[in-house]
This record gives sequence, C-alpha cells and structure tokens, in this order.
Amino acid sequence: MKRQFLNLGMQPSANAFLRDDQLSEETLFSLRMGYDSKTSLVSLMEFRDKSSLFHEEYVYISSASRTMRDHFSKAALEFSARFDPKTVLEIGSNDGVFIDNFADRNTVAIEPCENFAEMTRGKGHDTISDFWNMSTAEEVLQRYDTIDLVFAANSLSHIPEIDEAIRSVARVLSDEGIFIVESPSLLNVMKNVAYDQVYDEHAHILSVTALAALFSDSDLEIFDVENIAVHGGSLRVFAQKAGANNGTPNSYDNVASAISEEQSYGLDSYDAYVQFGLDVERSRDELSSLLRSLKAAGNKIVAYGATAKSSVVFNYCEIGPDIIDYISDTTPCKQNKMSPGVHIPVIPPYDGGIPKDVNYAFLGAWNYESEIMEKEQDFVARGGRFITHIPSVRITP
Ligand code: DWN
Ligand code: SAH
Repeated sequence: MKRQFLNLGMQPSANAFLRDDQLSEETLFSLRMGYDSKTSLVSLMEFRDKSSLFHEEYVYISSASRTMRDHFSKAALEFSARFDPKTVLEIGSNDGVFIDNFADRNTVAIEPCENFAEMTRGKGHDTISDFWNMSTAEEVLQRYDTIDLVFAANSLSHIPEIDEAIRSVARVLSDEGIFIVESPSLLNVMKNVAYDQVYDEHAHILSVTALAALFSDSDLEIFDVENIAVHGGSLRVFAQKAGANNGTPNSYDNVASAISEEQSYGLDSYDAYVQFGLDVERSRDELSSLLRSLKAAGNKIVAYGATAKSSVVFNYCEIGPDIIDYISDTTPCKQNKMSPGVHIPVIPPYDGGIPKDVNYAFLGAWNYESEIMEKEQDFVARGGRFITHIPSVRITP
C-alpha cells in the first residue's frame, strides 16, 4: 500500500504548453507521491491516463541538448564494445538520439508518440508506435527470435504498469541478453531536493532497491550499477536473466554498494520521505521569497529552459508572469505558447544570448547548468546571474 509523503498541490500536465485558444480548456489534477514499503517503490498516488500524455503532439525532444546527444552516442559506443549485441530494442526511443547509433545492427524502436516514431521509421529503424507491454513484446517476437540488448532511458519510470513492462522485457531477452535502464535516481532526487522530478509523466522515481525487487519477480537480476551525471544524477542499471554470466565480481560489488548506500540514507523507511517533504516546503519558501524580493527591487527576471520540471516549480511556488517575464526554449513546438498552469510566455532564445536588460535567469533546465553557462558567458560577464533551487536555493555564479 502506498503511503503519501509529498503533496505538490493542484498541477497541470507538466508538458502541456498551451496556445491562446487552449487556455480556457486547461485542467488541473492533484499531484501527490507515495512510498510503498512492501515494494520499496516510490510512485504517484494516482496515475494519469498515458494516452493523454504521450501522443502525436508530445513536445519533449531528446536531441535538444548537446549534453544528451553526446551522452547517448557515448553510451551506444560503450554498450557495443562491452556486449556486442546483434539486436537492439529501445523503449521510449523518442527522436532516435540513442538508437541511431546502431545503424549497422537489427534495431527495434518502441515509441508511442507518432510524431517521433515517424522519425526513427524514416531513418530505417523498425519502429512500433505503441506503449511497451506484453502485446508489443509479442509483436516483436513475430519478427525476431530474441533481443540481445534492451535499453530504456527515462522511460521505464513513465510506465504505471512497470511490473508488466519488465516481464515483457524478460519475454524478449536472449539467454545472455542485457536490459539497461537509465533513470533519475531517487537517492539524488532526495539529496538534491529535486522535487521537480515529480510530475504526471513520472509514474515512479526509481531506486536500485526497488528495481532489484521488481526484476526478481521476472527472474531478472541486476549485475552492475553506474552513477551517471545526466538529469541531475541518474542510475544506469544493468540486468540479465537470473544465472546468466555478464557480470564480474566488481560489477556485483557495485550493485551491493548502491543498495547499501540507499539504505544508509533511509530509502527503505518512511521517515526519510517525511523529511524530504519538509525539505521541499523549505525549498519552495526560499525560492519564492528570493524571486519576489529580487523582483520588488526592480530586477528583470526570465527563465531558461521550458522544462517539465520548471512547470512543477512555477506552479508549486506560485511563480507567474508577474515575476518571470518569459521562458526561453530552443524547442519550436513549445515556443509562442504559454507555460502550463501559471501561463508564462515561452519564446525562442534571443540571437546573441540572454538580452542586456535581463538581470537574473532562473535555470528551468538546471540539469544542463554547464552547457548553459558555456553558451551564456557574455550574460555572466556583464553581471547577469542565474538562479537555481538545486541542490539548494542559490544565485550563481
Ligand atoms: O523524463 C523526461 C525527460 C528525459 O525529459 C520527460 N518526462 C520529459 C523531459 O523532462 P524535462 O522537460 O525536464 O527535460 P530536459 O531535458 O531538462 O529539458 C530541457 C529543455 O530545455 C528542453 O526544452 C530544451 C531546453 N534547452 C534550452 O532551451 N536551451 C536546453 C538547453 C541545454 C539550452 O541551452
Ligand atoms: N529515451 C528518451 C526519451 C525520454 S522522454 C530520452 O532519454 O531522452 C520519455 C519517452 O518515453 C517519450 O518519448 C515517451 O513517448 C516514451 N514513453 C512513455 N511511456 C511509454 C511506454 N509505456 N512505452 C514506451 N515508451 C513510452
């Protein structure tokens, strides 16, 4: 049974950027997260209907940042060298940023959003435009005997029926096949008070502890874990069929130490989540008062990156266009729309970077802080400053 520990109030869908004629149709829902002590899984108290979130107008483009393009091409090289898979299947392939690196192999892309599915199909990848579940797995098995490598980056956490999704992976995996999951780590979310990873698309926030139990129900086992920097600190978990032989003594040590680190932090007890809830309220109060006092002192404040995360922050902290003039974002289909809930205008970035009249830019895309700092050196050089709430509310540099 899930026990609630976080209530982020009434929130819009985090990626539902609105045209003017859609403003009156917007609906809000209660965004709450809970912890299930039986499964160790942290999940939304109520799941949203997945076809209302992932459809042909879905706006998040994985290739939008250099950081993620580089991350996925490096990952593909590493996996090829380490496992040499003949068949690669990706769950939540988006615009193909990962799977495109496997042009020389048999590839299957699973992507429910038709706008993105068309892109991978167009590049020659066998693409199934549907949600990953047992029936999609059976569809795959009509075309391939088995799959050597299944990759799910920032997608397994999006699937309410996560147990069926994992069972479906076990169904297609070859005997020595590998299942690699990347996902923001619950431990880092809690350490960094990154409550903005909690929104309608994220049905769960994953830990090694919870994954180990879920995998074991499908006769899979984790044989390695890496901590990776993307999305504010993510896990990369490697699983195989129980008894397969892909691990090394060192890799099994990584698994044991990741689980013991999570337990030392208290991820297996409700108390740690209660503390997280209090940390979140403090973060909200600090950010809200910082932004309001800077604005009252006559500063011009904008936001950088119309992320799903920033939708959560602005709605939870009640920060609207009276404080933030606009959000700039490179994604064409978010531009010239209003941000969900609080309705801050989203505009394309200005040529030449953040304009001279801006004093502060809130980092909606705080997970790309170094990429953004590099691009916006002129802003910083003339005294402009960024604001972020991660890992604590601060002005930088
Ligand atoms: O899990 C998810 C992750 C992978 O992506 C999805 N549920 C939704 C989405 O979450 P997000 O919107 O918080 O993701 P990002 O990757 O933090 O989004 C970055 C946004 O910032 C993009 O819209 C592009 C934009 N951006 C920009 O305008 N200028 C990014 C950079 C680096 C920039 O310089
Ligand atoms: N893997 C990419 C995209 C992450 S965004 C990356 O890491 O950048 C989440 C993606 O998962 C979206 O493209 C979404 O359409 C997809 N997705 C959501 N639910 C899914 C499901 N049940 N099965 C397969 N893909 C899903």
